[in-house]
Amino acid sequence: MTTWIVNIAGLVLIGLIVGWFWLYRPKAQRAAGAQPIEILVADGVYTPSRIEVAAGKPVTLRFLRRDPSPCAEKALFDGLGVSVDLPVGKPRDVAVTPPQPGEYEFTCQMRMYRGKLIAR
Ligand SMILES: [Cu+2]
Repeated sequence: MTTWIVNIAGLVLIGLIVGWFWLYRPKAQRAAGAQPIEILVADGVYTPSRIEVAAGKPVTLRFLRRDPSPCAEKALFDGLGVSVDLPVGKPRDVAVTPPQPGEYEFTCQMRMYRGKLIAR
């Protein structure tokens, strides 16, 4: 019985690894007006993980964290000096303004969750 569970867990883990490294092809989502962009935090990925925004304009990202693991508890924005705690199961709005065109990565504190703001 235990062996069986370990085997199943192993297969699930392999599936996750394959999905994470080979199959995952993120699509960019474009920000529309003042509407917050909802980002789901679950299963090791931000969805969407690529977000197109306008440079120099504030944009609100609404994080919805489903993943209770401590890995997902923070969102850090490289180059924007923003770091927020994400509560489980409660939306958390984060306003950021990418100063100039370019790519701004946002990650969890261990850099396992990864997303990108693409400012144009
Ligand atoms: Cu993490």
